[in-house]
Amino acid sequence: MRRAVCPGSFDPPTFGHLDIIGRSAGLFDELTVAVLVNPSKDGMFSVPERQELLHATTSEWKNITIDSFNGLLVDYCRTHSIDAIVKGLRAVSDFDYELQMAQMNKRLTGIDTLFMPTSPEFSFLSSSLVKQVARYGGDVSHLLPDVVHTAMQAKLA
Ligand code: COD
Repeated sequence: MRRAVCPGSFDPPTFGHLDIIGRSAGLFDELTVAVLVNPSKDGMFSVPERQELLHATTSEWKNITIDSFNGLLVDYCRTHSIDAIVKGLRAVSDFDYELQMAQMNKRLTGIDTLFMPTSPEFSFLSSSLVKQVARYGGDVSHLLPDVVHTAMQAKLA
């Protein structure tokens, strides 16, 4: 049984996240999508709200579990017998940051990180940019699942 985790802030989940999650679910027996708080980012949604949105948008994949965690990712992986971390890459700038974390995580516990390149149609997409555009009244409906877009509109109302 091969288990992997897709960790992230998911504030909120976008079609870019779901692309990586869906493709990862096809590669592993079990996939956990774990909401971790990134202290360097401002939150729009609470962690339980992000989990709820992930439940709603990943129900088509039967081998996915949604969870949250506050602490070191490697500790979460060890506790849950997870074999690999999957991260999405959009650009070289992602790689610089992600490589450093992957090497630190490898050094800490020996766990490997797999990088999955974004599908080209989502390479510009990030939760932060979507929130920024939406806050200024821009249309982001085509970048998010309906349930996420509705929840975001409610937050901004
Ligand atoms: N296309 C492809 N991939 C994408 C896209 C897109 N359009 N958008 C996002 N992604 C990928 C990201 O590259 C990332 O892999 C994942 O989806 C989640 O993205 P975000 O933005 O929701 O989440 P981040 O980058 O803020 O998450 C960072 C973590 C919370 C995972 C990280 O800080 C962490 O592991 N924290 C736990 C504490 C810890 O262990 N720290 C030590 C690290 S060495």
